[in-house]
Amino acid sequence: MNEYKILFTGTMGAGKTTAIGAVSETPPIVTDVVNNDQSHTKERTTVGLDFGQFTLDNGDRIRMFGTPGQSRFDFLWKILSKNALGMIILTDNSRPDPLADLRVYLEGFADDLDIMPCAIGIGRLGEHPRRRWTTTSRSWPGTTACCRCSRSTCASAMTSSC
Ligand SMILES: Nc1nc2c(ncn2[C@@H]2O[C@H](COP(=O)(O)OP(=O)(O)OP(=O)(O)O)[C@@H](O)[C@H]2O)c(=O)[nH]1
Ligand SMILES: [Mg+2]
Repeated sequence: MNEYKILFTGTMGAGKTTAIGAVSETPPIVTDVVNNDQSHTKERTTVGLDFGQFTLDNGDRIRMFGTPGQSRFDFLWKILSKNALGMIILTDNSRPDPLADLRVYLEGFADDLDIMPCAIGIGRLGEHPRRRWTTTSRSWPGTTACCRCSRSTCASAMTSSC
């Protein structure tokens, strides 16, 4: 039986504790306390780590660890990512600039991400309220003109090879 460690990280309130608790086959270990951080209205926040686990059909075990979301606990990132097989970064798509939030984690975990795979989960809102502004105002690498309407500012952001 092998054991694999997956790290869940992301902004405060992105859903790390909820996600681990939802898939853990044992009661999750949580370290949430009453939230005194006025930058977020949520009632409780993680101040240590989350832990949950589940077993694959072949008997291998997946151990899930979650980081706290508040930046003052970012010294725990290196500790919690040690020996992880991969990472899941959860973003809160209801926040003003989820891409800037995401960048904090991509840069903060840059050393780990050189050697481990990463999945990015988008939570809370399926579409960002400023999506149209974002797609028409930024130049994405590889994006030329939309193959349907030929406009480079098309909200679909289709490439010429689509
Ligand atoms: N509507 C909605 N609510 C969500 C989603 N993901 C999480 N939540 C809710 O958001 C709240 C915060 O979730 P947590 O799991 O505590 O978030 P966290 O990332 O662990 O937060 P911190 O530990 O404070 O960093 C919970 O009430 C969840 O039910 C989502 O995709 N949609
Ligand atoms: Mg949490």
